[in-house]
Amino acid sequence: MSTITQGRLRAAFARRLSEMYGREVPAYRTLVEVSQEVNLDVLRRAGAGAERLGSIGRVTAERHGAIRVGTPGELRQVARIFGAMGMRPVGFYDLRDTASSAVPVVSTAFRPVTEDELAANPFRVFTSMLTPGDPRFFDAGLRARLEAFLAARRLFPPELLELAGEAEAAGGLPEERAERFLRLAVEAFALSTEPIDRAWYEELERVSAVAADIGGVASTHINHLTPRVLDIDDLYRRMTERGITMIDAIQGPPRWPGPDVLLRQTSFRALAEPRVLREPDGAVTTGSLRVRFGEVEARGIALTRDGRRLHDDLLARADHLARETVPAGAGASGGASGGSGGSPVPGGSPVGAGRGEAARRDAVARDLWEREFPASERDLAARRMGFFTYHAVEDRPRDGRPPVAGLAELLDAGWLRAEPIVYEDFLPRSAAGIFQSNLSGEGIKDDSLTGAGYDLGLLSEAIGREVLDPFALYEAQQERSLQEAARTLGLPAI
Ligand code: OOG
Ligand code: NI
Repeated sequence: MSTITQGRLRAAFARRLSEMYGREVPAYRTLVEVSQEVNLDVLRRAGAGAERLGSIGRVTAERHGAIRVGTPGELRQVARIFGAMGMRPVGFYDLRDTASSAVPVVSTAFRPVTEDELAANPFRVFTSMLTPGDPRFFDAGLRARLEAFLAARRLFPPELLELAGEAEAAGGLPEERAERFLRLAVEAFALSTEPIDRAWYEELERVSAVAADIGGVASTHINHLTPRVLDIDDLYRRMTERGITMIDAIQGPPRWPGPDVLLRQTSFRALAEPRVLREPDGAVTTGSLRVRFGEVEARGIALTRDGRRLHDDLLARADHLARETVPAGAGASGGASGGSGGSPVPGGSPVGAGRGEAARRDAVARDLWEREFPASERDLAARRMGFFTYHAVEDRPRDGRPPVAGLAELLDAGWLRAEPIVYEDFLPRSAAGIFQSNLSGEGIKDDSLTGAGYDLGLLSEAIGREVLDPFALYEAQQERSLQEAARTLGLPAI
């Protein structure tokens, strides 16, 4: 019997999860449909250039998911399930300190890390873990009850974990066991119909809607599933035309004539879904919760630490300038004033506020970018701000001159060709904005207290696996290509 490799398990899991989520959240199907229309249009318009950042096959199947768990133990189990599908923890995100929408979680993303595996299927899952020990959010009494609740639940059946362990050790599973693994894995992320204890859920919700979504129920579920689109501005327009209310802005770098970098994301607001509730008097009723929603993203070139610094700096300056240029009367559109009324907080831009402000901020950002950000792939490469793989050009000049030294010269003289490396990770600032579009209230956080420190090292300990540094992964890939190109060109190094 043939073995189903980890890569095939991953692709099948992503496909089945997508089918399940489409049944659970019909608006997701619309989003996928519109994304595919947009992608085909871009392909028609731009031809092969459309595939510069990934083949159309890859992009069409490409999704990221988001899940949330409660304890290090649960996170270790998740790591094992994703490990079975060749996904490793990459990157550390701390969403507890974001000014506009602090959430009591720390996060990483599980994803494939080698070029081949990414090309085969890049499925990634943004995974957050609750931090009940953070006194800014939870007092000692609530923490104790929350931890007891989490300790008593079981998210994943032992059989699933066993199969996962086997797949990870053996590099895959025989067909029948693969089928069983996939079925159990998808089921584990379905929305449960078990009644939710309303009083307990609401108590947590007062602290944070995300805390309630994680610790207020006895199971976990996929929070959203995000397709990739090649023209996110076009998608935003088309969704709005179909009557779907999107958040106010597209998050991330602005649309501009230069190269696409990192990640741009947008979403529609959390939808009210029927959920079974148990009332304090024991009666079982049907209520509704707004937790899950739809998100879409466009991916660009991965930035080096220098590039990222410039990007973050420009975005911060754009925020600042946009605030300074608010026209009279348009400023106080009360972003984070949700209260506990059940209507979602506008989550468009992390600074809150409405579409007018988002547009103004975008214009300011675009202007800054046009003045200061590398305007072409060549400049990104030459200024060492973007990650590329470099290749010796086949029909390079062979007129007997020794190759000129230096990356920029080799590119300009036609000796080297640069292929962009796609950004495979997330952005903390956009993630905070995405969490915010989930929140039905502001939550509470006591900033007079100090939070429990968390970093990549501590998260690695909690997971029991090394959390990889995304910059190091891109860097290593770039470096390998440079060494190979240098060898081909007969240079000691580039
Ligand atoms: C995760 C939010 C982050 C993204 O795309 O940045 C995220 C969540 O809501 O659980 O998915
Ligand atoms: Ni997301």
